[in-house]
Amino acid sequence: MSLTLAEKIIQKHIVSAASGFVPGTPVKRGDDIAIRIDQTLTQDATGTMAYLQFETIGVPRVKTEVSVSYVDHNTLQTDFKNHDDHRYLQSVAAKYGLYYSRPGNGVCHQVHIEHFGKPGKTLLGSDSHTPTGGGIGMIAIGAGGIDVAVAMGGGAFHLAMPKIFGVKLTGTLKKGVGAKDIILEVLRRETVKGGVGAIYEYFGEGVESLTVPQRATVTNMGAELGATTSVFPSDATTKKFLESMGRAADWTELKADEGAVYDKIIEINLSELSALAACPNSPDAVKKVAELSQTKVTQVAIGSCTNSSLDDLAAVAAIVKGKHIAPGVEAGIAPGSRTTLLMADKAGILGDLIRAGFRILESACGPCIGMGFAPNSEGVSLRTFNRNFKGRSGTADAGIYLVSPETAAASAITGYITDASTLDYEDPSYTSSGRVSLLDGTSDRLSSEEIRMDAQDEGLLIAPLDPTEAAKVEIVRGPNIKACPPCKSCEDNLKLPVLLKAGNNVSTDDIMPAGTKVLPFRSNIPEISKFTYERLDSEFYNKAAAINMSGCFVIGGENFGQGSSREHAALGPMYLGVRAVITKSFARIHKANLINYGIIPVTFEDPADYDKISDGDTLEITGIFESLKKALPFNICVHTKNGDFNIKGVNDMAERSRNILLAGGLASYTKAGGQ
Ligand code: MIC
Ligand code: SF4
Repeated sequence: MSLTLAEKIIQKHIVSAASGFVPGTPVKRGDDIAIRIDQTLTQDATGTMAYLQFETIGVPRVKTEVSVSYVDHNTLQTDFKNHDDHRYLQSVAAKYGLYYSRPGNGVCHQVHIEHFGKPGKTLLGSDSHTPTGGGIGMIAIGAGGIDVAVAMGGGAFHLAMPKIFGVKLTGTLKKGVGAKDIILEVLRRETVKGGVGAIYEYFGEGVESLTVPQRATVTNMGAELGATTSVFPSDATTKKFLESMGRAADWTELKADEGAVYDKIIEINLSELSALAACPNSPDAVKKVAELSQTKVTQVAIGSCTNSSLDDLAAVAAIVKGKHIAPGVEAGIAPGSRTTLLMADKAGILGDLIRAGFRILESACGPCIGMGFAPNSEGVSLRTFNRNFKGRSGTADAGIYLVSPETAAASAITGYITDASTLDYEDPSYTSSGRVSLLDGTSDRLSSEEIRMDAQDEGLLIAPLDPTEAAKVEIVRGPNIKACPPCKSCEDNLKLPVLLKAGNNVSTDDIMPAGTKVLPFRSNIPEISKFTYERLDSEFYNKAAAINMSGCFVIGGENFGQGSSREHAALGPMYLGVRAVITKSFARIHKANLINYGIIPVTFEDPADYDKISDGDTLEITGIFESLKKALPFNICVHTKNGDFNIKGVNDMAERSRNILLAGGLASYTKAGGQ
């Protein structure tokens, strides 16, 4: 039977499927499956908690083929906390057999695809943009830190078998249109919740014209669809990319079988695409750049794991070369990795950018996560990033537009939102068959061989120690690193107040913000919990504290918890006593994180019930043990000041998830021998 590429990779890694599994035949969609994980990645903002959990598992060395601990988020070191975290992470990596990517080395996803990504492998990362690895033909999935800790300990990763959506690409991108415009087009059609429970698999002759970094831009931002992951085939282009990185042996050809059946197919003709922008404040609020041309720009930021490759920088340099950024604009550029920065320097691109007036920012997440370079009040910031949730930039009233490097560069020059195709410029990397990578020889100054020398530089990657040396390593812990607090045990009946009622598409940035003030507390749950739900109700912490964190419920609309994989968005609520979150629907990773930390995710059987509940009402959920044991709906009695009524809550969790809740969270479940 013909299989899609995603199915083929999943089948190679499948350990179990709830309703059984016959190799070579499609797995039932929605079935709880467990897959073996070959590689893991963590970044510093989620990594500290992941490794604190990993330490409690008691495994002497990671059991994966490759595990990497990156430092890229918390690099703005205004006091001891972040550097203490780095030292903790480095010592953990040394002790347990991981690679350690030092700060300055670049954004985890960019570095991973350059140095570790392998077609056909599975990658689990404690960051929602882990699907970037799909650009090189991996099944790469974002998850909470504790799930990654379990995978490092050799445990399988559990998920509901996703639907597979095919995206058929034809044609070739026009000059001035970037890979970002492909994913913005998918977001325009599919919305930020269109991909929940699905994998997007790209195929068709249009794929051939896209470089690996361009493919990675598309799979990276598939996270904004809510998708489990996205994947491209591994072909001759992938082979060339791996050769450039000195990793030819890592290549294998991978594609879907002839006649593979997708759950649905979307078609995009690349030749017909024009420059697009996601308008404030959602990645799916997509418009044509041409429609926004009257909008004055005050800031341009290029970088992030979405668009910070050498080829992205080359696309920018082609547009700004010999020009200056407009006087009213501040522009910054954060190359995705140290390797990218070195290559851009060698190819002369860096000089073009500096001369044009770009501020060169650190190779790290930086402004994408609100760590510096915040825009002015009521500013208009064009960013090549992947998220524009309100306040994430650090300036709540700024309008953030997500665009391609081409659009960002053109707008930096004119001072208005500008479609690059309206400008007259030479782009040596652009040919009639698409963009040619600098690694494949389009630099007018250097041979690709010379550029590749830097591509293969592994300078700041510290390789795992051998087991004897590793055993001698002492873990270094600063005073801000506090053990993860235990989850509350499961109770049969809960009668508690609703302390928050939120709307649709609440992001994890709303639930647990990032930025300079909050991120340094990622390894200190009691402290970080003070910011829980801050963007939705600045009084939430005080309200929870006023009842001694004795317990409460939260109500939400659709796609609750979209965005980041940060488990702090579950840990904060758990610490403040949230026992169940009742919504119209959840984002995948947030739902899994809630379960892992013992908070029951419930969805309204009748979405109209959402309107009948108010902040301050009391809810009574009864017979929880039986609901969890037998997969029965939740019985909820709503006590309002106008009287009481009963509603039903959907219980669509897999058996393992229900058992995790009964055990009082994943840590207790694992300690009790649960798999
Ligand atoms: C993000 O882009 O929101 C982050 C910061 O990378 C998060 C991880 C985190 O919150 O640490 C993500 O995408 O998962
Ligand atoms: Fe870092 Fe931004 Fe990518 Fe998250 S989305 S990993 S903050 S660059």
